[in-house]
Amino acid sequence: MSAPSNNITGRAAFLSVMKDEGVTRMFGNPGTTELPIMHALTDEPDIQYTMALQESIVVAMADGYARASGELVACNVHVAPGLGNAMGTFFTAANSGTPMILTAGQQELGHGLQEPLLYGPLVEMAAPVAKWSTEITQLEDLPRVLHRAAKIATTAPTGPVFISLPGDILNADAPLDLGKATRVDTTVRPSDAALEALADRLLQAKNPVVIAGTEMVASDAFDAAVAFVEALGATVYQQTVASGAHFPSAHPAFVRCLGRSQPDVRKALEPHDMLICLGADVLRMSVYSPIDPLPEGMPVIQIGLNDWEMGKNYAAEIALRADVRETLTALTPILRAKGGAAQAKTAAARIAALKDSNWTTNRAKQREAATAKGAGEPLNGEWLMMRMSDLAPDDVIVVDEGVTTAATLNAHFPFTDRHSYFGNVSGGIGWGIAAAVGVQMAKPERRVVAVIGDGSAQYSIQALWTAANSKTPVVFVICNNAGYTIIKQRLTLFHGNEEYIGMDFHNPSINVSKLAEGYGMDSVRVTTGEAFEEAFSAALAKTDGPTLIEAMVHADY
Ligand SMILES: Cc1ncc(C[n+]2csc(CCOP(=O)(O)OP(=O)(O)O)c2C)c(N)n1
Ligand SMILES: [Mg+2]
Repeated sequence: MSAPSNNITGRAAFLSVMKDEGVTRMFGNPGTTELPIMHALTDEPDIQYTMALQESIVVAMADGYARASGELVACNVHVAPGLGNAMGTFFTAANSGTPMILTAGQQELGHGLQEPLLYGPLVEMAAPVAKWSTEITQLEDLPRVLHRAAKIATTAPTGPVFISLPGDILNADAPLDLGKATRVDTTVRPSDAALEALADRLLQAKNPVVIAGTEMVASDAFDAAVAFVEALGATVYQQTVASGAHFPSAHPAFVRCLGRSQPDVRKALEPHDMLICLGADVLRMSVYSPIDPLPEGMPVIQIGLNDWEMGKNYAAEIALRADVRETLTALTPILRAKGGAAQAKTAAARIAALKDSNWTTNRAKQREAATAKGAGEPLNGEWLMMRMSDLAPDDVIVVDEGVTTAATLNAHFPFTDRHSYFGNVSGGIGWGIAAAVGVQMAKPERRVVAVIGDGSAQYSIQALWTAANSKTPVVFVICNNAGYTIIKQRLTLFHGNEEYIGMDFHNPSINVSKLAEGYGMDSVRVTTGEAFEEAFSAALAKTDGPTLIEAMVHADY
């Protein structure tokens, strides 16, 4: 760094470096140790501060914002207890590889020795989850640490970092060189030799299957993947954790999102003789099963930047650490040239053969069944998903933490583009309401519909206040089946037990629309199909703030 010529406080330098790193929004929840940042924000109009009422919500909101905008995001929480609150959603952000800088105020350097109130080992607390966890220990290091953190967070495989900010460092001033941002370009493609070898191998497959995953989003690879799939002639599934929109549902080669039932996944993959993973984790599962989801001997090909996933659980015959879109854009013409007219014909025939089993055909069948079953009273989940997909605008963005009620959501709502759907990545619930607010803030030109289970809603219900306060026009559909249906079903399935201790919300029941009213939001409770349709259409027509619809759903859905 060149010789410093200015005099600046740590807190102002912090915001200035963040701004240089492209941060336009900071989500936070302040205490005394964060006051230097709050003080400095007064003089930094280019960084908008969004207040959230609990630290797990701060991070989930920032996570939604970063995932939908593709921008580096900042969030600031309060020392040890606040950081502790944030860890569940920080874990989710780490699972999704969200580019995020999480900071917490820390007591003055040395003051911790006396163990003041709220003091704790922040760096150690965040370390197991963060891509990098550190503390700034002298003011002169502040720009270097922040720039390094931003570089680490934004370099693929991207992920959240944590920085502890001691108060004396933020409040001191010194002449500082503020440095500059570095962005590492990872839009790399494999060597010509690797592409040739891959094309040769792909052309040997008789019935290849593609699994599209997480990296399809950051790589912006929809078009490239469609062209590749059409040239190869492959069946397409979405990865087992439906965390985002990874392939256009209406494409004739797309079948569905794989689930996390090992026998079901194995059955789906069994007819195929090659598995090609595009930026996907390979068959991430949830509950243990003695059955392996990957059919024996199936060759695996992996393309993506996240080399941690390569050969992690299953050996990959070919693994290319490269950007998905760049790779496919280079690969497809080679595939076409090598395969010639015969391959083009084969590919078209393979895709045409999927016409009775692809997503579009299955959706039509499911619509028939859901229509025949009707809305129900209390409502049935599949009807709800179907009608929402009918009534929502084509460019709707769905945030999904609807658990049992939303089991068929992806069978009804198509993935139209890479930002059309955001799902829970880690399995940690309590992300959805807050994430939806962040997604809507990042995409003000589109409407966000958040489909949330009543149980899940209670982990982040306070995020409704931020939506109301900022007039962020999310339509929240809370699916109230009066309990933890999925957990009840699993108690019965795994343990044969139908005594659901604590899992029914009957005594007292929870009135979510009244909670929303308490947070200053328009809300309505509906029990019939007609009332839902009316409320949902009215919520979509309203653009000056959020609405919450509490849909009373049958206890089994
Ligand atoms: C942070 C966290 N705590 C607990 C769980 C366990 N869990 C998974 S689903 C669930 C209940 C979900 O209830 P709800 O959102 O109402 O869904 P549904 O009733 O439709 O199944 C719980 C408690 C979890 N996954 N994450
Ligand atoms: Mg429920």
